[in-house]
Amino acid sequence: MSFGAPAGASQSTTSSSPSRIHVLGAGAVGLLIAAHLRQSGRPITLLLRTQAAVDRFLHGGNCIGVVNDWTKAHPTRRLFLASDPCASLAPWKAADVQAEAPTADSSSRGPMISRLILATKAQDTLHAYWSVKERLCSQSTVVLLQNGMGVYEAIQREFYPSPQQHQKEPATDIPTFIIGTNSHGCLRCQNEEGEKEEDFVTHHTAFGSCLFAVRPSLLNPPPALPESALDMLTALSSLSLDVSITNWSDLHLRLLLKLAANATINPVTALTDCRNGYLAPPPPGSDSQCVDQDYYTSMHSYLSSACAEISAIYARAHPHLHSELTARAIEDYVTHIAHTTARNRSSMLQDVAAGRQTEVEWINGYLVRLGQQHGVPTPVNTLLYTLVKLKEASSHHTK
Ligand code: KPL
Repeated sequence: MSFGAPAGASQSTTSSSPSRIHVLGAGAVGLLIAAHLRQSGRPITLLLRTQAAVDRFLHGGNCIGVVNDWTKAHPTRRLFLASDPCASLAPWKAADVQAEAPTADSSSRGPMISRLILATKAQDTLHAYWSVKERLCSQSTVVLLQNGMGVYEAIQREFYPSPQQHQKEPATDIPTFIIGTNSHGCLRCQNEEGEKEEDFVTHHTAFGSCLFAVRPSLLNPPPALPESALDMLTALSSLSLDVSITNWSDLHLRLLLKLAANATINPVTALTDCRNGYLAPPPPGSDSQCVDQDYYTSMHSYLSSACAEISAIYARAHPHLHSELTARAIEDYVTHIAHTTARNRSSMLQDVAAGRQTEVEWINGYLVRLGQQHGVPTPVNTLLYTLVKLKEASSHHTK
């Protein structure tokens, strides 16, 4: 299939110049990936929300940057990609986006996109996808990089409903999807207390890793992987962000564990305004600072009931993974993440503090829906979901 005459989306990996990658979502993670892609020599196009953002980018000298704050051994280093002729822009106007299915005018849809990284927040991803859907085809590859789960399924339901659902021909323009998970800490503001944001600059605060896998196609028979997917995997592997490529079943297990960490750590930190280390108290009797016994007992009881509930949901939804997703295994994983990210302010805490909508719908909300589907009661996740929703509403109320 041909891409038409794309101005910004070259297709060939055999030519000497690497193919352009579009990045939609210029938040902390999107900018981190975009800057590292540029550093590895890739031309990128940032898709921004508004013309005002495009103007700010142009006035700032077409410049994106990463400030490396993740190691004391390397004092803050700036990796700036100033005046980069390849970091061109295509505006993404959120104001034009409707919740309904796309009705884009094909004459004004813009050049086709062969490689896209969608790094928006989970709650913004359907709108964002809608804004580019008409520029994607079966030869395109889309990388989804969100917290939580269910975004891929929501895109399929919304934009590529199965023929049985709508009694029509199966869609033939479905791109290949690569799903990713990221554990690098990054922030858009100068420090963790939320000082002024610099435009198009991200602060890399904790060095983690990234894992990606191709999501098996739901089409029958599954199509061969397009060249854009293989090239995207090559581009991702070359980033200096400790990237691994794995198979879908391995990634799926890691996503379920990460979901458990997000479902337990994020709501509690957002509700208590504490860093992640709050969920990993030192064991009683340890020689580190004195720990209040009530806090220790409450945290232990919270973690064990939340992890037992998540394990019960997984046992019904994914029985083949049960031996790896026992309550004990989940609790050990969550505690490990709380320890290793002890100094982090979770993404949900940052969202709540900034008065933004959180990803709770795709984290605890997802678990509640999964529990309902499989007849598993979810009192803990339902309560966490409700409290975070109330917290979101209260921060809107007080603004
Ligand atoms: O992914 C995270 C988040 O904040 O969203 C954790 C793992 C909790 C690290 O902060």
